[in-house]
Amino acid sequence: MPSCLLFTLIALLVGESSPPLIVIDGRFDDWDPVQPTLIDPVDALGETIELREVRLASDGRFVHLLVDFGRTVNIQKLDVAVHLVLDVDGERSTGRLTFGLSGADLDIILSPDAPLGRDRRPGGVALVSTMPNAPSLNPYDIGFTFGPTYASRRFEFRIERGAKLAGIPTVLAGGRMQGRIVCTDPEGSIIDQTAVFGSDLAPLRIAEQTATAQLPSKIPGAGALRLMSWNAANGSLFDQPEPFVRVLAAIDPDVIFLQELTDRSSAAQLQSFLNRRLLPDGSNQWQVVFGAGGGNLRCAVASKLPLESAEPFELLPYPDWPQRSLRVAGAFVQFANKRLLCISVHLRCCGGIGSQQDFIRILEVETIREELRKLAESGTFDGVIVAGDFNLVGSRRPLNLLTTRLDITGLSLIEAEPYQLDGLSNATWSDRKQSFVPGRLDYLLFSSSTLALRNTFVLDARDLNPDALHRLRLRSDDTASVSDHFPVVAEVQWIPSKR
Ligand SMILES: [Ca+2]
Ligand SMILES: [Ca+2]
Ligand SMILES: [Ca+2]
Repeated sequence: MPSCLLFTLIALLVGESSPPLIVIDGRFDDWDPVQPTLIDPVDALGETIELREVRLASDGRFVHLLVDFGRTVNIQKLDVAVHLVLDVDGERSTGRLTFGLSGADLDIILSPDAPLGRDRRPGGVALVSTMPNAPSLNPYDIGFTFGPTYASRRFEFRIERGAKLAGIPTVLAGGRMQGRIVCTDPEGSIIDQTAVFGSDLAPLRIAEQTATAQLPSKIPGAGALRLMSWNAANGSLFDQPEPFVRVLAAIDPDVIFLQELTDRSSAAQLQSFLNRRLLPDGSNQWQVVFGAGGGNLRCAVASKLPLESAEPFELLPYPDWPQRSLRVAGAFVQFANKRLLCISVHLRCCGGIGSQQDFIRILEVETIREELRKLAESGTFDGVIVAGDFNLVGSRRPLNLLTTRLDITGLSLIEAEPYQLDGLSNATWSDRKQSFVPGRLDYLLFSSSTLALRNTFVLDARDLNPDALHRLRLRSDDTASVSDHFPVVAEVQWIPSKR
C-alpha cells in the first residue's frame, strides 16, 4: 500500500474515533478542526440577528453547535427569539413540521417571547415540544448550556444526548439528526433562517456516567495561599450551614471571598461561625472584614492569616450617587512577609449589553479601579486579588476594564481560568428553577507581576467520585443545594523578586 494512502486511512480512522473535545467556555479554538455545516448569506440587514455560520460536532454524550449570530448580543436577552429547531431522531414520522423542518421534535427557544397578556420578555431559554398539549419542559432536562455568558457574536451550545422526555423520541440517541435555526420578531415574522441541516452523529455512549474527578490537593507549606470565592445565596450560609461547612472544610481555604451575605449579619457573626465550625480546637484564627456598604447584600473577606481592613473599600459610594454604595469588601492579608490586597466584589445583576444594569456594572468597576490606582500609588501592598460575582450577563467591558485596560503602573490583573472538575465547562452558576441556563458569572483576577497562579477550579461536588466524596465527608449535592453559585478556588504564590 502506498504510504500516502496509509496515512490518509490512519487520519480518517483517528478522525472518526476521536471527535473534537468541545468545552463550553466561550473560547472557540476547540472548533478549529470542525468544518462549517452551513454558511447562511448576509440577508438580514438592519436586524438584531444576522445568522451566518453554523458548525456541529457530536461525541458519545453531547451534540455541540457553534453559531455565528452576526452581531454582538446576549443570546438570552434578545428582543427577538431564536429557535433551535431539532428533529432529534432524524425521523419524519415522529414530531411534526415546524418552521419548515419536517419531523421536528423539540424547539429550544433563546430569548422566548413574552407570555400571552404580558409585554415583558422573560429572558433565558425555553424548551418546547412540537407536539400539541405536551407537558412543559425544562432546558436543564437536556443539559442545555452555552458560552460565553457575556455578549458575543458567536456562541457554542451543548445538548446532552439520551434524555427521555414525555411524547418525544429519546433525545439525539440515534445516528442521525436534523436541525434548523430560525429567528422571529415579536409579531412572529421570520427575520432570518438557515437552511435545514442534517448530521450523522457519533455512536451514543452514555452507559457509565459516574463522576470521576478528585479534589485537587492543596499545595503544602506556607508559601502557597488557597483562595476561595463563593456567592452565599442571600445569607443561606447562616440559614443552612451544614453543606457550607462541609464544603469549606473540604476546600480548606486560607482566604475566603464571600458575596451575598445580608445586612442582618456582621463581621463578629461570621468570625464566630468560622472559628466555631472550622476550628473545633478553639484557636480563633479566623478574622473577618465585613463590607459596610451595599445595602442588604454584603461582601466579606475572611482569613486565618493576619488581616486588616483596606479602608477605601470599607464603604465605597457610587460617584454622584453618595447615598448608595458598592457591594464590596477589601482586606490586606499578611502572607509570606508580604501584603496581599484581597477585594471581594458583587457587581450589579442582570441586564444585557447596553442596559442600565450593564452601565452600572461598568461604573462600579471604574470606581474600584480608581481606588486601586490610588492605593497602588501609596505603595501599601505587594499584590492584588479581585474575586467575586461579576454578574457578567451583559457586555464583557466590566472585566476588560479591570484586566486589559487596567492602566496602573506596576499593577496588571489577569483572570484565572478555572474549569469545573469534569473539564466540560467553566460555568459557575446553575439554577434549574430560573429561566437562564448555566453560565459563568464569577471571576477571580490576580496581579500577574507579583503572583503566580498554581491551580484553579470551580467546585461542583457532583463532579467528585464517590471515594473522594467519602474521604472529604462531602455530599454530591452540597455545592448545588445551598447556592446557585459554585465556589471558585485558586492557589497563588509570590513570584520571587529579582535582585
Ligand atoms: Ca470552547
Ligand atoms: Ca443570514
Ligand atoms: Ca423526528
